[in-house]
Amino acid sequence: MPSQLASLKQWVDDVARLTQPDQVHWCDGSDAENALMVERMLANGDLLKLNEQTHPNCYLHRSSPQDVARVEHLTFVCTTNPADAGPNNHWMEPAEAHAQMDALYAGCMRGRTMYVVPYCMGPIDSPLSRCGVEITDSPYVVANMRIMTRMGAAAQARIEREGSFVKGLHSIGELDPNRRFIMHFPEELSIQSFGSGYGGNALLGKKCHALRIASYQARTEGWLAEHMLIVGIENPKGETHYVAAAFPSACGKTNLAMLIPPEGYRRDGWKVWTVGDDICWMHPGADGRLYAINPEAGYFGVAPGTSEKTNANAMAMLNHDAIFTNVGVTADNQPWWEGMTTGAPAQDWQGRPYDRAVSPAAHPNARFTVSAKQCPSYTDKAEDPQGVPLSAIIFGGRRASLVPLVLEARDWTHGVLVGASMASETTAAATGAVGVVRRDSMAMKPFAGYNFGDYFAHWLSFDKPGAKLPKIFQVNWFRKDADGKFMWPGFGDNLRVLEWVLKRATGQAGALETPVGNVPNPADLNTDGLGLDAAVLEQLLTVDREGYKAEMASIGEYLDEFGDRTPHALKAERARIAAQLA
Ligand code: SAT
Ligand code: MN
Repeated sequence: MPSQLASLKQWVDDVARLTQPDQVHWCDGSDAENALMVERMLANGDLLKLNEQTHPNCYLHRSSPQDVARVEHLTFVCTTNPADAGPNNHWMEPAEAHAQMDALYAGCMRGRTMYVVPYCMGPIDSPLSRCGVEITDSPYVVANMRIMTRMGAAAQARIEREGSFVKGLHSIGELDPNRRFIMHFPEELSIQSFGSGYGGNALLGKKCHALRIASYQARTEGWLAEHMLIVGIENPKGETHYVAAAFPSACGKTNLAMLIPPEGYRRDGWKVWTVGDDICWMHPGADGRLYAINPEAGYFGVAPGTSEKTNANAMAMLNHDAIFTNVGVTADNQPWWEGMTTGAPAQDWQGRPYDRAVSPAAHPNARFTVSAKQCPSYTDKAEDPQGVPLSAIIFGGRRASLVPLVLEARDWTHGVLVGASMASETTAAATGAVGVVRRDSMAMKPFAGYNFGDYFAHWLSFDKPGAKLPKIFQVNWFRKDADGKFMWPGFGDNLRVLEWVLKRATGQAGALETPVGNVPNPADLNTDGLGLDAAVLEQLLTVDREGYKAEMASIGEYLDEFGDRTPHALKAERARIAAQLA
């Protein structure tokens, strides 16, 4: 028996001894197995069948109402030295965390089946991919992992062939919010999650592995694991440039990744190709460029707000073979959420008769799970073992004021500062207050598996002789006017901004230099057919020097939070900009 298989079997045995399941099922990822999972969930009420005529093979899952989002306050990074987790994470001493988790896991799978889920994050034959095994007692997790990762026999074969794999142990427990923890042990490459069945807490390949553990691994191995979509933009000459873009959860990554060009652009021959909508692993290639893979195989996207108008590609991929979580349903049992332009809800996400005075039809963080291959803008570049070369990296957040529509960083160091100082309004993707502006460096605040100070230093380290790094930009689609209305139309029209970004990256567009970065002159941006007021465009592209003076002071305080782990070069960059503004 190969030693990797032996160590996997040993671990599975140890877990079974602790959790005491009635049965152990090794998942092979087959259609027959999936049919069995679905049958079990239909029988126990975990899944409800949706309208087979309009939505073949689609199911609704209603989660426990207390279990609808990530729980950042219950998420821990357990390193030997607390400073390695950093002030950006909750920390617990590893031995104490293990003791707490062991107590929760003891006997927790009695009467249940324990599923062993081998998975590969990234194309199965890519050297950039990494494998893991999730043990879970939730068939809903199995069904979602099958869509979201390369799950089953092929992944297990790779694990048996090669070195280490990430060990993830998950039990829904009693879904009790008071007995819920999401623990990460980066030094052991392991994850332990208890008490939640919700996406980011339970589908351990996603945030737990592909971001928290992977970011830690990436630092030691010289790559980056980021909370970014990956999109290919094909211009009328037939050239495709790839862009990676970081936004916090529920800030439109899925929509941007699946963007449909405005009419004039479509006529001219522009096309958009979706490689990924949430996570991006970037490795320096032999030619000095950064190459990106999407470690995921599916989309776990926010349903509310998704419509023919905002994301027609998503709508087209959601009418077959999809799982919906916490959406409402119409009288004829079709999924329904706020923002849909047709149909009407009959029941809300908790299965009650819909009453808008009581609850929205869909929970604001209701989700769909669907295979990436169902997206009309899917490209088989998503399967390329080499990944795609990046021409630009974009950082974006939800900022009602101050941050212009787009700005270009002067160089890599400035770009890292722009990413590090990102801030955004909180959303329903995590439990807690919504709409509060907080710093969210590289949109990784909830996901970096180590100290942000070290993380910034790691980012800076890519700038070395021979590197041909992508240019870094910042965008803000979310500026509001005095009446609280969005100033920029967003969605498909964001391609106008991406066109400028790519033209800058290839030296073909003008810009105005300012201390905080280069912004387009109004004429540098294609606004044909947009009907945007010139004064509004002007405002969107103006750098508010007074506002930025205060912002730079606040960024200085933020960087100081990481003490001497914050790289000096980053502080110096901030000081340089502050001096120019003064
Ligand atoms: O639930 S997830 O963490 O996967 C979604 C998100 O918050 O980005
Ligand atoms: Mn995300």
